[in-house]
Amino acid sequence: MFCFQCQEAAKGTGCTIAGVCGKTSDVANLQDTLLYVLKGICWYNEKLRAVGANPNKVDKFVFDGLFSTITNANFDAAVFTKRIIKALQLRNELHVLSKEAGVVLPAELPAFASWTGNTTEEFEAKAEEVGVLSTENEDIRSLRELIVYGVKGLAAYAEHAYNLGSQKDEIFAFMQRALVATTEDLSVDELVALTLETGKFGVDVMALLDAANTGSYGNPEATKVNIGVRNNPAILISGHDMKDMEELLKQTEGTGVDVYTHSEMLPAHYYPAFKKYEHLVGNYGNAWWKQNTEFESFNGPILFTTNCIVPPKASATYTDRIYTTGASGLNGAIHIPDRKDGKMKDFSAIIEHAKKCAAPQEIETGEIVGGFAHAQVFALADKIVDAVKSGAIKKFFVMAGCDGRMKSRDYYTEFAEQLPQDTVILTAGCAKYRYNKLPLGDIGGIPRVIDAGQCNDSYSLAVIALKLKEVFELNDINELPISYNIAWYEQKAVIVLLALLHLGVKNIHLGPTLPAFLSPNVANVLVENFGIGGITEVEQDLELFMSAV
Ligand code: FSO
Ligand code: SF4
Repeated sequence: MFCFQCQEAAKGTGCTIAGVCGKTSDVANLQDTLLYVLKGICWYNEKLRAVGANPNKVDKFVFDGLFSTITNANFDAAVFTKRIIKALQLRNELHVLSKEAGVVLPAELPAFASWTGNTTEEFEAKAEEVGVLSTENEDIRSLRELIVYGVKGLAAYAEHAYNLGSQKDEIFAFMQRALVATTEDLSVDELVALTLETGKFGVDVMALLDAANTGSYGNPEATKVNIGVRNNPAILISGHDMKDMEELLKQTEGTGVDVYTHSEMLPAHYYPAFKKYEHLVGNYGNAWWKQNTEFESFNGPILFTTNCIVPPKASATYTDRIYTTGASGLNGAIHIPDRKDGKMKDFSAIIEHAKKCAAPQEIETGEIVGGFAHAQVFALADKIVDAVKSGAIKKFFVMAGCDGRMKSRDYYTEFAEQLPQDTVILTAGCAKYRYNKLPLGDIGGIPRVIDAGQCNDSYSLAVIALKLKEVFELNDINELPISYNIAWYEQKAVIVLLALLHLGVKNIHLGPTLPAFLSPNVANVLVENFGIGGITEVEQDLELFMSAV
């Protein structure tokens, strides 16, 4: 195996024996082979799309497959074997369809459009040839992977929007075109251009998901979320999928089973449509990586709707309480199948399981505040603008992104603690857990941590920045008193970063370490064109940020 797609890549270069995330080498290899076959599917589908003969089911198959290969999404080797078999069947189907549609195919098909295998062993072995390291030039490899990871992030957000009935053919077409392009003989300049175009589609997909979420559940509102517990058996729901959230709340209503959110599902509490559920009790625990202890004390079953799984240790007592759905998977866990024929997913098994469990053990008490997506911030715009004009707010810090288990991430807690009192943090994603329970106070009623929501709600932060630019009549988004100190972990953070670059945001600091997949030359392109930088020590960085415009 070779994988370097996330911030935890071993030794800052790549995981080769097993993933720091817990991914085994067989799963890593199967994921590489799945990606290879998906590229073949996209190759045919692009040609079919050009003549209007592309079957719709391909789009879902591709984004689902990509999503399942995101860090911490799916650890189940059997799922990948099955998916590769299905992918090969689908690719063959597209071959036949292409001929029927009069598509002219080359006499010699590219390998990814013709290679085939039958057994798990063959699928695993193929990865040796087609994995990340098959691209020898390190700059080309770096750009290709940057694009692939951005597209994986796109796939995740496209899937959530799709589940809410929203989709855009242009986004699917781009994802597929971009994957195929990573197999072509493109120059560094062409790949850089494609990387930036990926960012454009990042903005589009986050806007699509924002419209789908707010259209379905209303605009997030400033909300106090309970972090204590009550005395009923309960289900803990994690991940990002709001459709799953909705259906779980509907099906648990009146059953005596409570629902709590974990990690990135916290923002569900901010949506008006979910507030009516009295049994949606609160947010339990912290960011994804603390699940090893928090799931023990939760006592009830846990539902993963997307990535952010930490494979339980052999000594864990909660393994048999784990349920997965959608793109997520874990060997030994119970997988709740997709919706069929317009019906809801069937959560009855997890609800019955919960009834037999003890109520959660309290690990914290109190409340956290969030719900400051674009509409809520616009409602407060006058107050915010006055505070900036009067000098009560000197600067905003976008500290969005991810949390993770590395000790070096203590930096973000210390950074938040040491920020001057006249600064405000704008956050989204699970990075917030590093400082959302600190007593940072408020500025004239404006909380010093403004939480817009999930990582995809970074879109809201961009919309807010664009609005401020308009209010202050500036020519450039970079003239605003906003600094960007972003923590990244997995591929959704990659698409968020590319989206910000597309919007013209400069001087983003990325930590706790720069991606292992950036070659020195590609990192240089990002430094020279966008002023991307890493982080150093809190004091030093604070000085740098505060002295910038
Ligand atoms: Fe994971 Fe966090 Fe939301 Fe990231 S919980 S790490 S970019 O914020 O994605 O999924
Ligand atoms: Fe390593 Fe990250 Fe890949 Fe897991 S996802 S194998 S931790 S680089």
